[in-house]
Amino acid sequence: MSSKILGKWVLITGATSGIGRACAELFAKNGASLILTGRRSDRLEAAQNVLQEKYGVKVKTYNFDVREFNEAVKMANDLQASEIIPDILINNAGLASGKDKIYEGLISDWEKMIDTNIKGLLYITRAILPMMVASNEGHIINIGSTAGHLVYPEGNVYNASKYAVKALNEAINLDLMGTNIRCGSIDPGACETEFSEVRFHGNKDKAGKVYEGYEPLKPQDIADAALYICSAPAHVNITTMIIYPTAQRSAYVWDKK
Ligand code: NDP
Ligand code: 8X3
Repeated sequence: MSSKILGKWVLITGATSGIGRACAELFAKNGASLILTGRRSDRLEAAQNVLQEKYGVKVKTYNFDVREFNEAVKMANDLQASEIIPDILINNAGLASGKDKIYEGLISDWEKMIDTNIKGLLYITRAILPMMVASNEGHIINIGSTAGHLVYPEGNVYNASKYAVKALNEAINLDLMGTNIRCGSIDPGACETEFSEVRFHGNKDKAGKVYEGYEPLKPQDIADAALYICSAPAHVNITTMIIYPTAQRSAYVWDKK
């Protein structure tokens, strides 16, 4: 149990699955109240019921698409009306859609990734950060990727979107100079979630192969890192944490059996 987290409000985007859902579980276990977002309302409702019951914490849910700025503003206004200022924002919602050569890629895939991974993160940050700045307190964690540090074949637009997250993580930090608000990214390598199923448009066989022959990260590993970053003393600002599975040393170097 981390005493630094007890009683805090933690806003997690994309909390219906994978890394976001694991963060929700771990922060609730450590006594945080949660604000969870996602497009799948049934999963949001299930998470709300389970986590409230299991950990006795408050859980608010907002069912919307992060590509809609108005929805982010509506959530921020509703939180303000309820006198809730998020102490921690985990900008997690995101996806890869498709894995094709750039001259064959689908424009609809590109738009999804750019609008979600870059613009969605910006919209949520623009809606929520002013509240933190006004109270001169808060912590933002951006979920980037090792894909934002090294481009790999057919990663093209997903890589570009995560390079943008890296740039925005640095930019947010610079613009928060002089405040007490901290900002850091967690940049994972291969982590077994619904990520690959989404990337391969629902093809479970293709998705399963991504995680064969080695032990990938689990979403709980990333939640552990988020908890560690948020539990650091107020004068410690961890700005980037790159986390690979032990069997993966880069996008190109794998120990697969
Ligand atoms: P999942 O597919 O399991 O989870 C993605 C989450 O994002 C879901 O909760 C989904 O919710 C939400 N989401 C996606 N698009 C939108 C949208 N338009 N509006 C609102 N919510 C959205 O994948 P992960 O947990 O793996 O992915 C989480 C983050 O981690 C992503 O940013 C991803 O790029 C990053 N990442 C993942 C890695 C991996 O190997 N898995 C490695 C490095 C980074 P819903 O569908 O209900 O809206
Ligand atoms: C997810 C990791 O290697 O599939 O961001 O791009 S990778």
